[in-house]
Amino acid sequence: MDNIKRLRQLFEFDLNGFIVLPGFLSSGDVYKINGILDRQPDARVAHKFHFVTLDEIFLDLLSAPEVLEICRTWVNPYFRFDHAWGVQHYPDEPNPSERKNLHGGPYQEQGYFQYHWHNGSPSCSCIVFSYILEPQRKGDGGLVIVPGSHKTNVGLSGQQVFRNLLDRDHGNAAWVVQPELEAGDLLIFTEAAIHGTETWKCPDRRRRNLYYKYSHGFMSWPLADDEETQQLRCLARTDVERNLLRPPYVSTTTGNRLDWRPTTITDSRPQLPPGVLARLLASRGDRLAPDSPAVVRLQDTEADQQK
Ligand SMILES: O=C(O)CCC(=O)C(=O)O
Repeated sequence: MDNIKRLRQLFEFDLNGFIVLPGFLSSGDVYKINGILDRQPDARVAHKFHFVTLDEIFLDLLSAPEVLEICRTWVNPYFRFDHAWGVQHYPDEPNPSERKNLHGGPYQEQGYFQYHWHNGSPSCSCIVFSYILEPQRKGDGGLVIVPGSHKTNVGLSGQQVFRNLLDRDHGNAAWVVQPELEAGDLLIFTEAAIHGTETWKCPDRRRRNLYYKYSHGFMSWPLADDEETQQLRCLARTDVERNLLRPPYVSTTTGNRLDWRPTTITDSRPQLPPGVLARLLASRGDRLAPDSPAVVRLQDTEADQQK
């Protein structure tokens, strides 16, 4: 991918805590996935459903190269696939406002939701990739997010914001945003950003999207090695997929030998940290000033190495 495009994605993600990659899935893929889900007995069950072991196409999404590249840079090179689920809502479902909520925020859920920077890259303890299978247009409801809240310093959880500041009504603040999404878009967000669900209000379209969640290699949201993960491991086709499906760990010590967790992507292409990226861009001319902090940091490092 073009360096400017990568830097732009990173800038926007760091700014807001989420980005949208429009048209990530082809209309053919959206049609195929919806067909698979529609043939399931729980196709009309409201809210959460399991899907990831149903068809090979879900394994393709799990190890989509662009997704893995983002995880390598925005989580770290030892990232793992943590869990997946889908969400759907229907216009005629009973008690449609039942799921209305906000949650998440920095350091919520025993510290599992973190966002900070290390060595010139974001370090997201848990990052979410949401494949949109039905449009979520203005006023529809669905997923809502508070842009920038992954960096809030006040210390309120999403639940506290919802209850105490908003009186359980997302509409009470302009800073709760309902992204407008089309089928095929990929929405990426850090769990450290406050987010949640708004009642599905569209009278003639259902809501449906898939969530894939990736985390640091040593962390796990579900009970590690649950039945679904074990099934997925049997389906894994490549070393990278097997690496993605490793249980959470840092390393094991056997006798005098320390076996470190190898990086998840097994090819040895060197990673390009944003500092280097900024320097490359600067060398192309007027995109970044040569004395921008990222460039200066890189030059300092080189100077230190020469001492
Ligand atoms: O899509 C939704 O309604 C909520 C998603 C969510 O809360 C999550 O992924 O943690």
